[in-house]
Amino acid sequence: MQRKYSEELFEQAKRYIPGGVNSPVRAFKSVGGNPVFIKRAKGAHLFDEDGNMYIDLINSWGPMILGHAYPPIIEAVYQASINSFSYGAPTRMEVEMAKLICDIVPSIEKVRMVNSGTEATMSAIRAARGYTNRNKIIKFAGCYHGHGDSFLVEAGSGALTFGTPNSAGVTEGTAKDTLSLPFNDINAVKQAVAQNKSQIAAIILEPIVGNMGCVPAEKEFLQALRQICTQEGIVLIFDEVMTGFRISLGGAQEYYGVIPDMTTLGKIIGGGLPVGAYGGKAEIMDCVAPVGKVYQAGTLSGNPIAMTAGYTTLRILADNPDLLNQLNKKASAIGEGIKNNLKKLGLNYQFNQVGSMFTLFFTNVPVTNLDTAMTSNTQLFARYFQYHLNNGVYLAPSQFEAMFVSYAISDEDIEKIIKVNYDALVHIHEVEHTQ
Ligand code: KE4
Repeated sequence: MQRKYSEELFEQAKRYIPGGVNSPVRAFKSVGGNPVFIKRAKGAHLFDEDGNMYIDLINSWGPMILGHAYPPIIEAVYQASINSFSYGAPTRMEVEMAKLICDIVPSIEKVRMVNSGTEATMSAIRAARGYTNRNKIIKFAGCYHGHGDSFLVEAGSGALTFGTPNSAGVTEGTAKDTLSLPFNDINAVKQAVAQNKSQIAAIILEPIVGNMGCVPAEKEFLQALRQICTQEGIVLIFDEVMTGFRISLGGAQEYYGVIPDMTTLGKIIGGGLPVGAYGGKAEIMDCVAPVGKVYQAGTLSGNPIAMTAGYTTLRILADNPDLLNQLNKKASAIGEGIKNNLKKLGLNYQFNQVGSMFTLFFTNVPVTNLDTAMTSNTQLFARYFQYHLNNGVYLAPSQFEAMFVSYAISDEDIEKIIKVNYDALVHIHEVEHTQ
């Protein structure tokens, strides 16, 4: 595959944009080589500036669940656009959207729209702190909740000491209020809560992690978290920016049958346009301005065009209950194909899948948290990624990300994905044996 125009654009981009990208993971740093610049997309297919076609297994990191340029969404957005893009005043569409979300997501009695997943999680934490009048939060190593200061924190020196920043520009002052614990480890949570009695405002987690690669929470872990939070007056927040409306219509909370006090949403909720949301119990949400004392605002929050794209997407998912089942069937066909390939080749890499999210970890260790995910061979993954890219399959450019399947994927696409996976596994090991 030649990528002359992508190469040229990347050189130009680096002149004007830090690293040539508007979000770091797009720069292909952990897989090597240069990013391809996408010109257009349709259904399950991306087309880069050089005309190369790829089957898309990222789908904009989740939002494009119905596939790219889905005609009913395009039409709805067009019709909304001719009435102007933004008013900065309340609109009917925002009410429809809020009602639909409250109807769909079990934990949400009231919801506030924002413009990204980061804004959603930042605001949810602030609301939880305002509601409980407590400062500290617990997160889990390997979970990513956007780039808000409180979340760019890694475990302190001891597993139970408060955090240290894992980004320049985050102060010790902020980090000291965040405790980062091992995922799926309820004993660590019990100890931390006991050591910080009545000081923890919230526990936040991805119920099915996408951001260390796909790592589902154990159901007992979630049930125990729910019990501890109820007992201790801690706000339990499910960050469903990835899992919302994908794992099931009501998200991972519906899939597991564990109901948080608050939920953060993004990605699918905007149908590809910039939208995030946070919501939960009315008594918590009524702490948010202009009702309560927790300030949060946004010029383009509830933007009519973004609401139209998101609402149309959610409406289609809600009105076609079998659609997610069909999507999961497509995704399981891919999963079965990959697992068969591993068996045929005598490889015992770890394949984690929940519905239409999955990750192939290049390690023989079952992956249940960040430590086990980190045993993966990232050099092998890089070669695996490049083989896919050169053979028309677009994977997430990091071992520590999840793939997202779209409803638009065809049987031919699935067949090709399974074949390229097989050939890639052969290729990277041949290379490894000859090196
Ligand atoms: P945004 O601010 O990127 O819209 O959302 C932040 C966020 C919050 N919570 C979860 C569970 C998320 O997965 C994300 C964003 N996910 C990444 C994928 N690893 C977005 C890709 C990127 O950073 O470019």
